Amino acid sequence: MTGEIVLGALAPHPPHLVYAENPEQNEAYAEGGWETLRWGYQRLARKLKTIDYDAMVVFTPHWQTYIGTHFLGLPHFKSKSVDPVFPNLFRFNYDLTVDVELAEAMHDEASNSGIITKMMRNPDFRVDYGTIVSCHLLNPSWDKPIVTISSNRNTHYYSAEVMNEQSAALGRACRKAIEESGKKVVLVSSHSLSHRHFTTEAPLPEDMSKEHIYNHSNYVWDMKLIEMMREGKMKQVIDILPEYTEQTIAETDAGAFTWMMSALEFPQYPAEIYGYQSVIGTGNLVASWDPNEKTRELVL
Ligand code: 2X7
Ligand code: FE2
Repeated sequence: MTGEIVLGALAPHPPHLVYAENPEQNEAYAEGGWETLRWGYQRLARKLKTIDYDAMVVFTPHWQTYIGTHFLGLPHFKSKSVDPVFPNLFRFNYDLTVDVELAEAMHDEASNSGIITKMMRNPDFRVDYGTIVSCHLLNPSWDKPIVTISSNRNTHYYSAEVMNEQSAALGRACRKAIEESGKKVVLVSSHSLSHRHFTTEAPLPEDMSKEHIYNHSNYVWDMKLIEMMREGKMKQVIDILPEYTEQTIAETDAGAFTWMMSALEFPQYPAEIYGYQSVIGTGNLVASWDPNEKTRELVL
């Protein structure tokens, strides 16, 4: 049977969102906050429960590799993840399983297409908080295996244009590997949109009277992108992504979004929009692309 991508999700990973949910795995305690995003995530998580899938593949900006693209390559990782910038909010005890077979298939296909790749086989490797936040909010029961793909820092070593090309090639390779695997897979692009953030924190981080977008220009850019997503213009979005990334210091610099859109063959159908909100000034959107016309919804 041919494998397939059953959903693509844009899943931002500010640790604030997990902090605000107070799951038992996190050590910090919050009085809520960022409900627009968290309620959107909860709705998308409910949709995911209705979809039959074997694994979640997450591309994250916070596992940064400078020589090639790396894939998690052991069946089990367990440790504590502490956000280096927000240790007051995020000290999360994780215990997760990896679909190593799928990771190897994507690794091999990418490698065969000329991309430099490596499997991560270090049992003491600490999984990044981007993976953990996005996966926790999409699937709080952690009952599906995941694969994490690292961000090879092409934007910073070369340019946003080079990153766009490289991550599109990686997306094509991953799609081919998924089809040949016979598995049903959810892709996760883990990042914010505009990404300037305040350098000081409110005394109470979840004080929503202090939360707003960093500047109006970033807001206008984010809204333009979302409008194009609603219109199903994903090829056009990816074409302007280098300019967008530069203008808003967007976290699309990591390549995740281009990877996912390329793997989905640049959808011409509308995105499902679940919520947009700022977190410490950054712009964050929860959205998904459902290739199945019968289950695709107009959410917001
Ligand atoms: O990693 C992040 C992020 N992308 C956005 C906001 C705040 C913290 O961490
Ligand atoms: Fe981030």
